[in-house]
Amino acid sequence: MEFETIPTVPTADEVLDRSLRRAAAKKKLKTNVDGANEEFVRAVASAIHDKLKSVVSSFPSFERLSPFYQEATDILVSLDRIKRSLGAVTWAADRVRVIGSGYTRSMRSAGETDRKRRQAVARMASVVHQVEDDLLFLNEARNILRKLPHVSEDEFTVVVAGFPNVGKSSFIRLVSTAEPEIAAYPFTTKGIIVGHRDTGKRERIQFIDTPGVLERPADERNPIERQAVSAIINTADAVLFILDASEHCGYALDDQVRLLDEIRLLVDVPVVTVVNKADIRGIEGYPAMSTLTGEGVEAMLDLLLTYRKEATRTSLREPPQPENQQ
Ligand SMILES: Nc1nc2c(ncn2[C@@H]2O[C@H](COP(=O)(O)OP(=O)(O)OP(=O)(O)O)[C@@H](O)[C@H]2O)c(=O)[nH]1
Ligand SMILES: [Mg+2]
Repeated sequence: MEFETIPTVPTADEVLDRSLRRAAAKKKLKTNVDGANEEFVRAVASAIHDKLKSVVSSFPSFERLSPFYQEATDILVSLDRIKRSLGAVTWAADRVRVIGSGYTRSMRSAGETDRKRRQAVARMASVVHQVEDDLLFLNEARNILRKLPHVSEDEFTVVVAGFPNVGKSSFIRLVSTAEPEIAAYPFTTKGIIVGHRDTGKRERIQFIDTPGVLERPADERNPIERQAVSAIINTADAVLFILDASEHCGYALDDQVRLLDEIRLLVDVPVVTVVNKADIRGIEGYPAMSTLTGEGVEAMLDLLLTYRKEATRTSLREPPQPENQQ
């Protein structure tokens, strides 16, 4: 995944310390004082410039990322803010280079190289400090984004969705390689979790566990819920919507069904509905399962697999046709 390879973003002081140390080593190579000062300024400027530029280029080009990663970045850290900070750091890199070459030129022609060396370093340090907050922000963003899981765009993908506490993670844990936390309170899952299940020699299903979503206006949803909606819209070939008719999850069945209706309108892939916790209560007319007893789970997997064939057929058709809704 693109974010995993971003190295730690240095602080402003780290950029300066490293660059000054590197330049001091180069200065020692010159015996003449003026030549040494000029070399020092040139080396500091180029070390700072290169370090700042390497920070910028270690971030992926966001326009080229899949819609899911673009939206996840926006929800978790704000795409605008990242772009602004990357722009500020690029500005600082260029500015330092201009200051460096201005001073080295004037040192060659007009002497006073000790004073000019000190002045040049102070001006470059001030530019780097101007982007101090941007560097700190980029490091925070890097730490958040690198935790995003790898979501493959080429695999048949089932996104498991529903209200909090209905048993989404219990299902994912039972049927896939993922081991999400399970607990008897809502919003246990706070981000997207990916697991796989082999279904043949070279075939597997990519399962995505999502945080619970409440039935409320989209602009009132918190970032945790918005990540779930984004995964549903951007990654699903099929959605498995889990209802909890026992209402042990703490939410009314009517509200859960309203969310189901909203999700059906949001996506044009099949939405398969299942009533979990059937060991406590099922509802007439809906497939039932219990992740506790295992009842109905295999049948649900078989049903989901029938949509893989449909997803493959659809992706071969041009232009894409609307899917049947389940
Ligand atoms: N009786 C019964 N309890 C279940 C079943 N499936 C899950 N639970 C319980 O329901 C609670 C919530 O399960 P989770 O799998 O964490 O639910 P979730 O939908 O992932 O919850 P969030 O991540 O908070 O949205 C846990 O206490 C589970 O043990 C089931 O089939 N029967
Ligand atoms: Mg969960």
